[in-house]
Amino acid sequence: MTIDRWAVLIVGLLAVAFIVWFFWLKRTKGVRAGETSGGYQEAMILVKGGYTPDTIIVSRGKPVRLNFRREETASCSERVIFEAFGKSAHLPTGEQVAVELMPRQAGEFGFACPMGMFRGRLIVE
Ligand SMILES: [Cu+2]
Repeated sequence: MTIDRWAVLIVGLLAVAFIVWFFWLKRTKGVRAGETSGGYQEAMILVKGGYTPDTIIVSRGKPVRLNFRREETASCSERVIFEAFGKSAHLPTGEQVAVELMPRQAGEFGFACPMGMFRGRLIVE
């Protein structure tokens, strides 16, 4: 192979590696949900090209309220699904939508858009 073919191959492999890392391997440290006077553990999540923050840390046994605010029109992120909790929510653009959950077990529980491109985690301690 000539040098420019090698270059194309290497750039291609780097692009694939980046995509794998970005969609499946990238992990953030997480944000602890704040406690409200109503006894809820509450956090805001911005939906725009992903979930920000994408990792929420809560304590077991106290109700959780996640306030999603979607600031994009891509139809894929219109719905967020919490599979382990059997919950999903419709997220109209520009509106805040609360999802309430009761974390009874410790562990990591994912949430995602219907196609699984946007992913987040709820860590229950
Ligand atoms: Cu999606």
